[in-house]
Amino acid sequence: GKDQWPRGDEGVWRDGMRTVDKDVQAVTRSIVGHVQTSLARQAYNLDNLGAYQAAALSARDDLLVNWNTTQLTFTRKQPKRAYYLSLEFLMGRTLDNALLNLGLKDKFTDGVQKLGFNMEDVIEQERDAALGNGGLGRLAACYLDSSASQELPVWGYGLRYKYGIFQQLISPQGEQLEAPDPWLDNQNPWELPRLDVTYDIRFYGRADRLDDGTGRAVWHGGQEVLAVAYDVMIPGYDTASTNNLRLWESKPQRGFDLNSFNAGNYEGAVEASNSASAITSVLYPNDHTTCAPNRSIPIHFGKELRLKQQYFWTAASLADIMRRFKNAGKNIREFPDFVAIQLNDTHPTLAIPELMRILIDDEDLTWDQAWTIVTNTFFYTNHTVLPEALEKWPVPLIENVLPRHMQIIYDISMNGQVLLASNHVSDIQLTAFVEGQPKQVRMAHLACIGSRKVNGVAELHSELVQTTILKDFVEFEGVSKFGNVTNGITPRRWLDQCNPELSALITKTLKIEKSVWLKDLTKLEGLLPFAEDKAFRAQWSAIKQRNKERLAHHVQTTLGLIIRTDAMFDVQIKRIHEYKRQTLNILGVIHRYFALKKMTPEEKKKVNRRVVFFAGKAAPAYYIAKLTIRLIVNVARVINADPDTKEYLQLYFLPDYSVSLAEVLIPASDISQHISTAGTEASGTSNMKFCLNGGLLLGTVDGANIEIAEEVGENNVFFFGHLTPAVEDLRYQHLYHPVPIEEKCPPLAFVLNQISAGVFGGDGVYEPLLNTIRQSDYYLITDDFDSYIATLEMVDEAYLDKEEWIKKSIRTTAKMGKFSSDRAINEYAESYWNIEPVSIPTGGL
Ligand code: 9GP
Repeated sequence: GKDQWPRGDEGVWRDGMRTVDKDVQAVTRSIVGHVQTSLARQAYNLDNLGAYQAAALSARDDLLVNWNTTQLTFTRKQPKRAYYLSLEFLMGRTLDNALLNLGLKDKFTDGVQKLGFNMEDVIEQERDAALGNGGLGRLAACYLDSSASQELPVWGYGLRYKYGIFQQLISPQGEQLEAPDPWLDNQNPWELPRLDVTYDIRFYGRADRLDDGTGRAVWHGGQEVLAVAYDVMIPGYDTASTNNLRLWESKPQRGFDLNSFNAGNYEGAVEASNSASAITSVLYPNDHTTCAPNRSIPIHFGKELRLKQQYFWTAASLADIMRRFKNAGKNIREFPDFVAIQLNDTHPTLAIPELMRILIDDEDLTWDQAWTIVTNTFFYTNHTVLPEALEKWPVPLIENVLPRHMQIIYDISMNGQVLLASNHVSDIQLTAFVEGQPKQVRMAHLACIGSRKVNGVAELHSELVQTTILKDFVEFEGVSKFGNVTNGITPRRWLDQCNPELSALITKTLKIEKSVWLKDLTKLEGLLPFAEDKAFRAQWSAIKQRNKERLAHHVQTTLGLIIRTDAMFDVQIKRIHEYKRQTLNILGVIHRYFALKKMTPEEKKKVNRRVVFFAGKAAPAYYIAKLTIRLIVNVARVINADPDTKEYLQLYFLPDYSVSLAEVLIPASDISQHISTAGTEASGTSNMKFCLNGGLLLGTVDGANIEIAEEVGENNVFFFGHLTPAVEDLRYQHLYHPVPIEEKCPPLAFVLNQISAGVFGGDGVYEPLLNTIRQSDYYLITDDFDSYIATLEMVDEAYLDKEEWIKKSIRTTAKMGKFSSDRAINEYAESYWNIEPVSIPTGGL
């Protein structure tokens, strides 16, 4: 329509439009301008932080031009859009990525240098946006990058936590301590406050069903909280396409409650304002647990606040999606033709009853009409089959906080059962997702029944979803509703940005533009013949060596530790969790330590030198995981100080793992460990990052490890351990036919006894951790230890044959094309969301 064009003279508008195509002079002018005006600082005594802020604002101007054009194009063309609802987006730093995607990295590097700064130092000033716990949040970030890069109309929706994942400190005793992460303190140039985009979100109160036979209800009273939008621009690589990530902040509706204030109840008034702001104040630091196992959780991490976060975010996002849909003037029945909503895990499942509520209570649709729309709109991705990670909400809690939604959930459950009966399914338990005593709602079941399709994140995992937790639904709804989309990673951040030298070598070798292979990662296969080329191998290995030195330099400047770089770098970095088995790794290190101590000097000469790195956070209330960290830190102290061994074995726990730390660690690794008990790691994504950077994989037959091995060939990976089908039996035997460790696995018994005897200090503090292995050993350490040690020895042997090792490394990188998140996001776009790319013109109206 006409209102899509500007007021006044179009030519004058066009003339005023900024464009992105800048030369170095335009870059420096823009940076200087921001120093002068946006920062109000002087040219002299500007520090690195100031330079970063000005450079960021300048890059942001460019992003905004593209972002505006993209949004305008969507509004005009009205394509079907997809919305990615994720409670976590682990973005990391933005400046470097923005410049790469805009194609302005060289010009900015040049310009910044002319202004007297070094680009690397400037980039280092940025704090990570750490609005996530681990793989699930980082996956969401990679998917946004790929969506924009492929010009797909996808928006993300999340929460703007004031505090991201806690900062991890290590105490003198080796314990994890947590400090807040006030990442917004230095102001955030990458977000645009949209103070005009707000919604009122209701909690508590009453839901009264109307007795007019329509099934409608009126929900009223309770508390109303304001949701305010903040937009984060997501630039695509080598395209103007720039998507949006909309994050919600909670605010009290009217500053504070004037009524209470006037009635002299100052405290009450301020309290209401506090509780409204509390909703988006902090990211929940629990990974794979709805609350910590066997522990009472601190009050500020209470369940009710988590439920309020989930509803606040889904309700604001749906209201926003609905408003956009209606502005386009479409009929509500067409909703699924224009909107696809992806539920990232069960966290946004309340969107299902919320959309039902909107359609029935506000839009006057019948139950059946509403249900048809809902079940054609949502898609659900499951990310874990671990029982303790499957969300369940107590019915009384939902009834109190969201009374109308509880009614709807009951109705969905009842309708499911009626359907079942009519399908002659005998076991009507299966949609009883409201169950147990006290009654709980199983969110995975609700997400499944309310979605058009359900997928897992790697082949094995998707099969387990169908044969275990959602088995009944497969029978009931048919297998075609269930699928697999193996996870992926963006090669822009996880190769080009974090490993620029390797990226340059690849471009030179493939003799194609970087932008070609970075957008079609299968092109890496062209490296295969070069595995046979000695000169190429030398370059490949020299880059690995420089990446090790870069890591050593980083550790020296940040922690003051000297690391030797003439050794194999062996890395395990991920959340600390029993199922991921960092314990197996540290027990293996201790085993190696004692083996070294027994060796003669002659024997030692043949030893493969190893530096072992750990990094990762433990949930603050996860006692066993925290003990694991403490053990690693204290073993490191003993080993690194022992003159008998320190030349051959070093061990480091690097504190405060983050996206930025991963970017330094991953390119430096020779081998990385992904050693979860078979069947427990849904996919893993760091396994892909290491392999893409030419690190080899030591792992169990689990998650995406399996598909990586299929691609790169089993002779290029190191597998060990029992397979998934054996796990249940082994656990059964531990419980009913236990064999003492001394008999079952003497080398492991020796290691455990040394820890108990206090060789690594601790005064008995590790007993609860050791007992998890001595007693039920749920994660099968005793079953897999021998094959783990044997495989570590194979790795040593393989590494000593340097040339063969480099060949494996090259072949691994060459075959990682499948694991680009571009491939994954295309599968979602085509087979799930049914959306298509929209090409975006560069610049202008
Ligand atoms: O544990 C999975 C991890 O294996 C996977 O790579 C990641 C992304 O799909 O999701 C993790 N799951 C969760 O964080 C919680 O369900």
